[in-house]
Amino acid sequence: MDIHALARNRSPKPEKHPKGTAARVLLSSVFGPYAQDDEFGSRSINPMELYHNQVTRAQGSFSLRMFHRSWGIMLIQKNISAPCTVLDFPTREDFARELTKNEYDVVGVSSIIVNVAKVREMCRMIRKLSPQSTIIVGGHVAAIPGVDKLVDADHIVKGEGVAWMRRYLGEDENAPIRHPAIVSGMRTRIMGIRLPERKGATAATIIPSVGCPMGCNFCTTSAFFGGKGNFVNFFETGDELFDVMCQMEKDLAVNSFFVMDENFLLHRERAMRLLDRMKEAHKSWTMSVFASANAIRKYTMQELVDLGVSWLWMGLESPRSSYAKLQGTDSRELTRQLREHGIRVQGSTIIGLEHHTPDNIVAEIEHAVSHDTDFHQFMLYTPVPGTPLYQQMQEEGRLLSDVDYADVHGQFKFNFKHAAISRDDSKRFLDWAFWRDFELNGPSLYRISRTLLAGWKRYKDWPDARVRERFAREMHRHSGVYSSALWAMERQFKKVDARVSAQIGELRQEFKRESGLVSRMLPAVLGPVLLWTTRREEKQLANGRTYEPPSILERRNWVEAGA
Ligand code: B12
Ligand code: SF4
Repeated sequence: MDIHALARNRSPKPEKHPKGTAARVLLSSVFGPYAQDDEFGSRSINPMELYHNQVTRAQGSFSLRMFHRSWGIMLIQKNISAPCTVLDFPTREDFARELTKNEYDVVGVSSIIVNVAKVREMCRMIRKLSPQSTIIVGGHVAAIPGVDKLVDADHIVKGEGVAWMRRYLGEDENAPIRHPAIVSGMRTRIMGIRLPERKGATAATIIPSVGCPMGCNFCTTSAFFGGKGNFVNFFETGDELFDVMCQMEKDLAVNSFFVMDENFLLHRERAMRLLDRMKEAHKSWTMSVFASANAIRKYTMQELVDLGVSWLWMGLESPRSSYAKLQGTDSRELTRQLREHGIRVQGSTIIGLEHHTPDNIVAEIEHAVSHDTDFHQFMLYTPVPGTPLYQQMQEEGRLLSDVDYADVHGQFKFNFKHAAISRDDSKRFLDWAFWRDFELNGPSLYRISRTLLAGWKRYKDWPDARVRERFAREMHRHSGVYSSALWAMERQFKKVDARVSAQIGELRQEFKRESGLVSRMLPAVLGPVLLWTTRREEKQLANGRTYEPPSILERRNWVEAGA
């Protein structure tokens, strides 16, 4: 019997669970391992990593490796009062064990589109191992047209999930949002070394909202939460945000924040109120944010620095694109200024826009690379279900019907017919863009060291103590390690590009002049160690080494459930 028949034979589940908040809930991300090719849609080129997947993937042992938790289900867990388990990055065995060990009334599976085959398998497992459970599927996978025919679920939830789950369990969906304590990254690794995980050393993730009102045609997050003109705010005001950040500062002992909001700076009133509160309370916080160029231009450099913005993810897309967010911006000049003020820039460029041809694409990539951002993401122009671009391509009959969803992630080949570039060439241009950025600009670790030093030199004697302290703190924490890494990079990068290697050497000397005694001495000891671990890592990567996130299980309200 196929799953369509299964779905038809089952009686429809009610819109509200009969047990209400007494229902036991399991929320799971899709199962791993991820960085391998398998029948469930895992792909070796699509690991569960942000930087190595789509930013630093050509940088070999210098690639930044780290994992991020599944924040959507953590947010839902924190905002329902039912007994709830979150299972993150399980193996199939972990998932099966949890389903049989506890009796769950509701099992929620969170997924993005590439992992739809895993959702199908997980639904099959739930029906078999926990037949009493209601199955809810949420996250971006819900945007696939006809997904209810692909997976055997009782409810498929499109858009924001906290309100939906609250409604389903009979709770007040408009109650204030409680923010979970989230450490932004884990198991960070670079140059063959895993960084120690000290409390407070890694930024806290803050989620002020989901969606983005700019509505760029390809943007899946904007489309999923309402499209152009819409988004869902969890924290409306700067005051609310300030309170959440104070809470996280206390719970996680952090003073830096990864702000998971597609366009944080667009909401100027909220950001400026947050700044007022930070100033009043003398908060010398650091913030990593996503923002479009038009939003960044609403602020002076000084305001950004005062806010503590130290890392900024900005869509550069293409110099000839017509996106409203880029109109009137000289993105190279903006990048240069940001970096001079100690703000690390992560650029994002699209390969395969409609106007791209084999004749102009190289120049466009060279233009992107000439921004010399600290990090650069390259992504294929990709019509993703749910977006205006997908609808347009469908209407024009240009979608390729034989592409597996597991390969629709923008890091492999086109999933549509491009007017001038073939599928195979799309991959070649994409791979070349990553390589060119690395070859010309060097490892991102070198570039972020350079931006930190620029900020330090500019702000070390600044009258506002909050700003001064922030740069001093970063310099104090990192200068010894960065100098040592530069020592090793200078040597290792010689074989890639002697010119960049010499630049790395110059920066190392500058660090030496600006650092304290310990940091000046450290490279003599730590440098050779890092060179050795870097070379060992190169060898292991060449032998096919991959990394997987750990499986994590967290329960909430569980004691009250009597388990
Ligand atoms: C962190 C992140 C990751 C992490 C992984 C986190 C994880 N544990 O899965 C990393 C960095 C590893 C990653 C990898 C990838 N990612 Co990613 N990622 C994100 C990012 C930046 C944040 C996600 C997040 O937490 N958002 C905030 C939370 C609150 O929102 P949310 O997850 O959408 O959850 C809400 C709803 O969707 C819903 N919901 C979610 N789950 C559930 C479950 C239930 C039961 C219910 C009822 C509701 C529900 O309720 C939540 C609260 O409102 C998003 C961009 C974004 N702004 O969302 C991209 C994003 C999710 N990633 C995306 C992609 C494409 C990828 C990659 C394929 C990378 C690539 N090549 O582009 C890989 C895939 C890796 C793999 N093998 O699976 C796309 C998904 C596109 C799509 N339509 O499917 C996004 C939207 C980015 C984008 N704009 O393209 N990613
Ligand atoms: S500005 Fe960025 S986040 Fe907003 S719609 Fe455009 S691509 Fe998406």
